[in-house]
Amino acid sequence: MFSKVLIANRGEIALRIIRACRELGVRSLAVYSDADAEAPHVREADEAVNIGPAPSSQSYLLGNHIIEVAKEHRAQAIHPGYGFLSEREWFARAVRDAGLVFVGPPAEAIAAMGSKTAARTLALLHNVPVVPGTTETLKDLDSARTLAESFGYPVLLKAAAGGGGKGMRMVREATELEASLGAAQREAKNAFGDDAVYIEKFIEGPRHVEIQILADSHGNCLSLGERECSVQRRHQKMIEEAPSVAVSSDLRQRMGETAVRVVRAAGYVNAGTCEFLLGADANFYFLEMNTRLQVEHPVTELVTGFDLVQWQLRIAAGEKLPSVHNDIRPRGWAMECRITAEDTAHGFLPSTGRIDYLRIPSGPGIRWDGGIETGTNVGLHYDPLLAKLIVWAATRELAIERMHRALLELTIDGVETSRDFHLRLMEDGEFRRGEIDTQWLERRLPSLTSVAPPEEAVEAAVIAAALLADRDRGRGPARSDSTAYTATKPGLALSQPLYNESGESDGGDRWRRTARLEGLR
Ligand code: MV4
Repeated sequence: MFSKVLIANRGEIALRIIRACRELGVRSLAVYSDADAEAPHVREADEAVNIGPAPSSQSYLLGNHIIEVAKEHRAQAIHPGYGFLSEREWFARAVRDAGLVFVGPPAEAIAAMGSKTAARTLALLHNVPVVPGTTETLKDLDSARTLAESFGYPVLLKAAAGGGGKGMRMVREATELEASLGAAQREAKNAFGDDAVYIEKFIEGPRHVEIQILADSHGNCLSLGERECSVQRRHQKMIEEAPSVAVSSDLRQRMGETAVRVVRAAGYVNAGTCEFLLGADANFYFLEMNTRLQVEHPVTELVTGFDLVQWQLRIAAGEKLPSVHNDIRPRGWAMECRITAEDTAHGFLPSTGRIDYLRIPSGPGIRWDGGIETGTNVGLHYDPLLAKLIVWAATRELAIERMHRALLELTIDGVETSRDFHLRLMEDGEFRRGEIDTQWLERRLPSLTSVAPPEEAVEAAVIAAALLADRDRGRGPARSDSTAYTATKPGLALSQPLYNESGESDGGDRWRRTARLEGLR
């Protein structure tokens, strides 16, 4: 095992990697921008080095500078986390060329999966099902027309260099094709510097199900089962779970074997994820491979017992995976909510400010992978992900109850967060029945973002306002930083009506109770 690893990332994922290092007896070397001088990952690491100003283009994305820091401080490996440099082929190669170990796949495997048309070609060559469509990029309008007819409308135009939903255009009928093709090519050129576009049959209402794999450098490859990631908004996942209600053990076996075929075909080593569309008819289609550790990796950890980050480090250090192929079955249910600094009531605009109060949920089955603390300034330089709240329970129903309870315990003051939105999701009937697909959240958004409070909630709010006004009579106007109104703050508003004097739950109907509490704000 390595004696020191540089962590080329920030926030919750940097802390996650530091924890894995510590458990393996590996020294951690953090890097940080000026904006992160006081960040938890800097303090928690064994060593930390400032690498530049706040913009990531001048700090976390400076691969060559980060490699120099690793050499200077005698780290033997670099863990990129997710985002930033994690899927840059040139960086994986530069780390290797510097005589260091990249904790991730070989540069060649990143390249093999970087082009979506190349990935489709590779998949087809190895009997991996892909959505009906082309592996060649579209040459002209006439050939696009012929191809679209042959697959049948609606079709989807996708950027060959794309991924994650960028540069995608749906075409409902032949008359739209010309304009859509032009738009898709311009978008692709802008986003990826490459205007190559290909065509796929559009699959209606699919689920997004992905398979986590681990592959070592000795030719062993394990599937750790699926994650259900259908609850997304504009290609940003909001909730992930493992397993998926839509995946039987037979389907899991077949998807796992398919993912392993992709991994072997790409010469892939380390942790990776194969993304699939799962149709309502239980047909599945390989979409793309994510050649990194993913944000939602904890749900797989909780149902399989594998520490994915430790295994990334072990694999990078040349260790072998255990031979346990047939023993990997998901145990219980895990669910993750991405707690972001976004104003869900106003179009999910990023929210900024200082975290001036933070109450982290705890108790049975709760995991908090966070990158914030009281005093953290949330700005606009980086991703709005503040923390991941992850729960485990024996069944999906119990996991949802537990998540709801954990969200009630969570208070973040100072910035708008997705916490309330996640509470509403946990209360949603369709979500609770598992009736979700990739179009579900956008369809449900209006009803989730504008919950009209029930009549008794309005009544309670009026009484609360009157009581507060009476209590504060004669104190003069409240200052904006006043704590006189803390009773309207979520944590306090919650802790009072939820429990009676003996500290027991009031036993009331929890959905109405939440609505009442929400009305108090
Ligand atoms: C599709 C599709 C329907 N049919 N391809 C979006 C992200 C990228 N990885 C692929 N995506 C999709 N590809 C065909 N042929 C629907 C989506 C899609 C989607 C996929 C996964 C998760 C969320 C999604 C939301 C909208 C559309």
